[in-house]
Amino acid sequence: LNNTTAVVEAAKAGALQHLEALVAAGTVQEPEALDFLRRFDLHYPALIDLVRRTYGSDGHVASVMVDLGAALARSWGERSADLRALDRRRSDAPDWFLARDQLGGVCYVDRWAGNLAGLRERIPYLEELGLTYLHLMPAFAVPDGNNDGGYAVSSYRHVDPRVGTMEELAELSGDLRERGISLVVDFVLNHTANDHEWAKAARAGDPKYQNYYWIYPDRQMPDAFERTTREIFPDDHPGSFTPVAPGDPRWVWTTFHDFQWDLNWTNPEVLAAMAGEMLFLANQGAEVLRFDAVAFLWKELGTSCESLPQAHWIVQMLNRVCRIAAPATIFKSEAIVHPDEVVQYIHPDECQISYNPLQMALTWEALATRKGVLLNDAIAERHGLPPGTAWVNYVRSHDDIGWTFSDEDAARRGIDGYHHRRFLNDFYTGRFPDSFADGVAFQYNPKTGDARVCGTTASLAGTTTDHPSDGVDRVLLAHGIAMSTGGLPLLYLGDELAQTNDPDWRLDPANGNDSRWAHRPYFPETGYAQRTDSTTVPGRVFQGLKHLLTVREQVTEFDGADLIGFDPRNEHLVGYQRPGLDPEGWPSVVLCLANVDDHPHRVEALTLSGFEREAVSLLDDKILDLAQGVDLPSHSMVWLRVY
Ligand code: OTU
Repeated sequence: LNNTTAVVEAAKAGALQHLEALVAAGTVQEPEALDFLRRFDLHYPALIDLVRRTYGSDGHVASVMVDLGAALARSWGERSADLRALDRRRSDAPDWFLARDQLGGVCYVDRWAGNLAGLRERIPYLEELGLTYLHLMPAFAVPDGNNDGGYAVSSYRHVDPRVGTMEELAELSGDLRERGISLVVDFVLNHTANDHEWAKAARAGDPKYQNYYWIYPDRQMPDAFERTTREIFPDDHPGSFTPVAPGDPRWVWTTFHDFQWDLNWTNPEVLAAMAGEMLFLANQGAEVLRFDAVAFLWKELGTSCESLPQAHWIVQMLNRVCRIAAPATIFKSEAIVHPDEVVQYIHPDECQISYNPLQMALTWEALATRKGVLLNDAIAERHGLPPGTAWVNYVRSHDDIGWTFSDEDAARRGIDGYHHRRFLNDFYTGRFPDSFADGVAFQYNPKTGDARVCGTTASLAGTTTDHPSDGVDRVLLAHGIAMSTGGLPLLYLGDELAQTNDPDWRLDPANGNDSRWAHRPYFPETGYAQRTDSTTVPGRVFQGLKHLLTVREQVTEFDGADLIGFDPRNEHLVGYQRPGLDPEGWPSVVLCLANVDDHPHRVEALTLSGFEREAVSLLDDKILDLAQGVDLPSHSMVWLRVY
């Protein structure tokens, strides 16, 4: 591999052979094939550089990389004409996800719609909401019983037969695309299920596939690794390893559940095999791939085995693979880690978009403390991203809420991170006096005192307490923030109808000990029927969100993600500015102000004196005189167009 040019040329020769066959068969036109070659020339050398850095340069690595060239051409040849047209559209507008009308939604196929056919019938509702991005929770073939909500994948090429077939998923992606909705699916690349074909072969002792996983003959290496690794699901098993089978002396790396075997990405064959699975998914019409648990990809003795440089290189290699063979495809990073580490995954050459776990967690932190200080700091200082990338701003996901703020940021404000997290866990699980939240604890680890929180947005925000109105306001406020800081807002479907926790989650034999199922309820038929009735909680949340979304689409300044902080000079308020162009093309700013307290507050005229006096309050379409200051009722938000 020391001779990059020779490897690139050999790989290209393999690709060329396939391209010629494709052109001869009339599957693709010559100009398109030439375009493929142009992309190959642009990205394959960069890929080889990364490979060399990651895997070294022995002959085996070189031969894997030569074969990959042909595989890329083959995969691209299997891409439908529709997707190749999308590739061209996206290359003209690569940062489509930064437009102000983008709106994401996420749901479980089975829980939300029964199956893929049911989901297709709900497309009109997705349109009613204005979705442009739909993340279907993993719906692949999985083991029976507990399969971590689909995150234990038995085959990347098969859909769970209980919800449909891969053909149906591909068709659905086309139907969605026709309506301007991009399909998002998970790429669960850190681990497979223990009944994946590769895992079965490894268990049977096949040396090729044993090397696809981290398998050791005894406890020596597992003990050594576990000295420095973190326990992620301590309720499931201690440490990071599990016996390969009951009675088997071998141990296999399982960061998450014992049935989720971590792939050995230090093996270049895993890279090639997983690149193939990834392109297969892209060719089914997945426009965004959610890179699950991306921080855990690389392991090295004596380290935490999280967010190592090689984890980034792997994603960068896969990015190059897509640039060549499925160029419309973009990656979403799921790294729910320290904010300094989260941003390291976000780059046009790595993951173009990423969850924004810090803003999510601090929104809940602000609602609990009734203080906007940490959230305000984070928005002002940690929001900036490279051009061509974006945050996915969410209020909650299918997972627990972890308090991933930086202790240093908190300390600067006189807050002790450890105690603050304990307070937040107590507050959201209802153990704190007068808490408005109805949440459930997740993975409490007595060794470290660490825990996280589960619950739907409505339940956590207080719609089920004595003051449901305040709960409704908090739901809207949290979403109003996610919709206006810049990036793609993501709704957890059901939250728009104020769906509360599933009261029966503990009864499920497979999942009853995983409290995340408290916030993964079935489709809310009643709430859905009430969505236009403003006398109901679901109706008020639905109408309120629709209003926010309708206005958002008209706020031209919300295009892109530029943001400047704003100090409202009141600790109960959050403020930030979105500079841009007003609808007439004049430079302007939209000043967003939110009150997270249970009492009204005011931004004083002096604080606003840098702006012209006249402001347009966009959410209620009123003219304000900033010389009067701005009043904010409890749990309210304003978007002010100022100059
Ligand atoms: C992800 O989350 C998924 O979102 C979970 O639903 C899965 O259970 C898990 O991976 C395994 O596939 O620990 O509590 O970033 O926070 O990757 C959720 C680190 C998780 C982890 C995250 C993981």
